[in-house]
Amino acid sequence: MTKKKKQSAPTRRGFLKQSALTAMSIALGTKVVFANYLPADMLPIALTDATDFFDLKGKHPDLIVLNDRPINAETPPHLLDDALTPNELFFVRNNGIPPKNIDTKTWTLTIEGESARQSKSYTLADLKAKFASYSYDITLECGGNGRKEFNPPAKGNQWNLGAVGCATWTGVRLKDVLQDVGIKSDAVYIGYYGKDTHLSGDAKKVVISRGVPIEKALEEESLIAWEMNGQAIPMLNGYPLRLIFGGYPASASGKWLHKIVIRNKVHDGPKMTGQAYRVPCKPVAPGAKVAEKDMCIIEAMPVKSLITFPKSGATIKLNQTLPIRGHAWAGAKQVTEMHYSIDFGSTWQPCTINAPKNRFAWQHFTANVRFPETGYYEVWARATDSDNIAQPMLLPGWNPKGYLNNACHRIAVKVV
Ligand SMILES: Nc1nc2c(c(=O)[nH]1)N[C@H]1C(S)=C(S)[C@@H](COP(=O)(O)O)O[C@H]1N2
Ligand SMILES: [Mo]
Repeated sequence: MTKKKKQSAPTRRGFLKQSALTAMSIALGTKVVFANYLPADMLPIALTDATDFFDLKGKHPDLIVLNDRPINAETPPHLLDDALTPNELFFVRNNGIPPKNIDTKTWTLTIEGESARQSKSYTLADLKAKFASYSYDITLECGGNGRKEFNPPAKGNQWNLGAVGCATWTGVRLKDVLQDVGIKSDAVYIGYYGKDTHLSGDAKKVVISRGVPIEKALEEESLIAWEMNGQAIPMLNGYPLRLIFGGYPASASGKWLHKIVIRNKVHDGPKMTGQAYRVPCKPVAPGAKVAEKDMCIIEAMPVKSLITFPKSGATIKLNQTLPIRGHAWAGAKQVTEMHYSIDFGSTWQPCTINAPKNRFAWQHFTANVRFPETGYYEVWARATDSDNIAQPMLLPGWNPKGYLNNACHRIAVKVV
C-alpha cells in the first residue's frame, strides 16, 4: 500500500502533473530527481537554456579532461598500452560542439570546389556500395600534444603526453571518391567541413576547416572512414564519417565530415591561416614574435615515442628485471631504432622495435631493464627515424603556438 502511494502523482500544492514530468524527463534524457520540489512555474534550466551536458559519451572515466566546452580529453600513457587504442581510450580534441540527432540514412558527403569537375553528393550507403573499402592502422596525434612543456608557455590546450592514439580505421580511399568526382589539373589542396557547431552558437560560423595538399589526399592510406577498430566511430571522434590522414597533425583529419572542397590554392578555412598549425619556417629564439610570412604549415609530425608500461612511479626489487614497452611513430617515416636510458641520457641501450603494420601505424617496442643499485631512477625512451633523426632529450625548438613537442618520454622508477 505504502509503495503504491509513493508512485502516484505528487500532491503538493501547485505540482506539475505526472504527464508534464514525464515529458520533461524525456526531453532531458533522464529523470528529474527532485521534481516534487520544483516550483510549478519553473522549468528546468536545461530545457530553457538548451544546456549542452558535458558528456564524455562512450569514453573511459580515466581520460584526463582538459576542457568541457569544447571537450578535450587526453589518455594517460599507461592507458595507451594496447597495441591499438580502444575507442573508449582514444583522446578527444573538439574545437566546437559535436552535431546532435545524426541520421546516418540522410547524412551526405558533398565534393565540390573550384578544382572539382562537378559537385557530387554521396550518402553513406553510396560510399559503401560504390567504392572498395580499406582498413589501415593509423596513428593520430594532435599537433599541440606536449604543449604543456613549452616555455614561454603557448596558449591553447595544455596537453601533456596523451593526445595521441592508433586505431584501425576502415572506409573508402579519399582518392577513389575524388577521382569519381573528377579533379581538375590545377588542384593543389583539399579542405574539409564538418557538422560541428561554433561555440558562439552562430550557425554560420565554421568551427575548423583544414585540409591537406592534393598529393597527400591522393595517398592510398588517406581515408574517408566510418569505422574505428571495427565499430562505428564514437560520437566524439567524428561519427558517422571522418577523414584520416596519417603522419599529419590530427587537425587535418576532419570529423563529422559532410563536405570536401578541391581547391586551386592552399585551403584557407578557419585554422588553416595565420599562425594556426604553423611553426616558424626557420628556428627562432624562445618567446620571439614571428611574422605570418615566416610561419610554415605543419605537414609532418616528428619522431616520437611513449613508454606505456610500467606506469611512471613503478617500484621494483633490485634483483628484478623490469620489462618496459611502448610505441613509437615518425610521421610518414619509419622508426628504425629505439633506445632507453636509465642514467638521464648519458648512455643508451637498444630496445627491440617491431615493424609497423602499415605506413603511419605506430610501432611497438620492448626492453628488459636492469638497475645497478637501489634508489631513484628515470627510464627515458628515445626513437630514431629513417632519416637518422632522434627525439630531443629535453625540448625541441620553441614555437609561438607550442606545436610538435617530441621530447623523450620519462618515467620514474624506484628500486628497493
Ligand atoms: N570537424 C572537426 N574536425 C576536427 C576537429 C574539430 O574540432 N572539428 N578537431 C581536429 C583536431 S585539432 C584534432 S587533434 C583531431 C582530434 O581527433 P579525435 O578527437 O578523434 O582524437 O580532430 C580534428 N578534426
Ligand atoms: Mo589538434
